[in-house]
Amino acid sequence: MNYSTTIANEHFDHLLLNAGGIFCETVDQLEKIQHAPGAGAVMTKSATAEKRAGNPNPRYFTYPDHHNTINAMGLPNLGIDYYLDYVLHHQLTLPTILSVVGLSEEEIVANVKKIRASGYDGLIELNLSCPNVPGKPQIAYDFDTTDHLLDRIYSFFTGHLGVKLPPYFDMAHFDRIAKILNQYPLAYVNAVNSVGNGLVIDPETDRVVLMAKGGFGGLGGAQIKATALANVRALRLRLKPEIKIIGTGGVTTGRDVYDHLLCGADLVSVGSQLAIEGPSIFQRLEDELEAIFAEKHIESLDQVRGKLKRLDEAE
Ligand code: RRO
Repeated sequence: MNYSTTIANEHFDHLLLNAGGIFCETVDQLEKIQHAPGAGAVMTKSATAEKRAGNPNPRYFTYPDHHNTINAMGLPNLGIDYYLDYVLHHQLTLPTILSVVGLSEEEIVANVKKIRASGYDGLIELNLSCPNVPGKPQIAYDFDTTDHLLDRIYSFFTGHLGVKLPPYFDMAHFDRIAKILNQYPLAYVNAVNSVGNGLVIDPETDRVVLMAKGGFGGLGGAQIKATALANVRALRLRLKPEIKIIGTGGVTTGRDVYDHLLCGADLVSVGSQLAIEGPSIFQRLEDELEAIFAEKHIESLDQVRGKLKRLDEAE
């Protein structure tokens, strides 16, 4: 299959990449993704202005079923200068997306200004959906703040920007966020971040499994697939076609990648299951996807992307 896909000025030869935060905090990890067969791009850990240690351990928990996770990492990262140095000065073999975040609007804007001043011309992802900074809400659940922030950034920024969104659960919210995003020349949206603030209990001890935040944390893995697909589909139906979509959430098999494509994803990222299996997962997922295409006699991505059928359509 020809997986060739373009977002802004970046060209991708494969569909899969790491989900933000997973396997992308250090140069060593980023390099392993760069060289993983089947990987199409690399996302860096969302960077704050200064490096952060994040929340106390344990802050990441994989369920005994090995397909689901909960995390309260709290944005551990090595700071914007570290990731900027990586994308500017390392020999990159794959398109690399620089993810930025901030604990305040000022910090986010300052980070974007710093990137612009560096001359970096690649894709930037604004993480508007971290659920794990104590005392800080997920920005993109506040529609007016999101609109204001994008307006402010686009008043000076002319580069290639994507936004990482939290999952929405209400049709009116899909309408609202899409209307805001459609006002801006965004390169893409990435849907979805972890499902914020679930709670997992250890049946042996009757205790929560995470130290920070009283055990509350972002859910990932197979359990969030339906929510992720709904968000990709709802956004694809509402966003202007120039805004591409990275589908994220619930990918453990090639069929999950295929479903994201059906809903309209241009690229697909893998979080929890990448943390569980390591970078060899990209080739496994691509092989499983190839097998589905062969079985269904699909010869081009155009036959699948966004082609989800309603029940009143022919099979
Ligand atoms: O570091 C985190 O706690 C974290 C981030 Br920034 C994010 O965007 N999503 C998530 O589940 N955890």
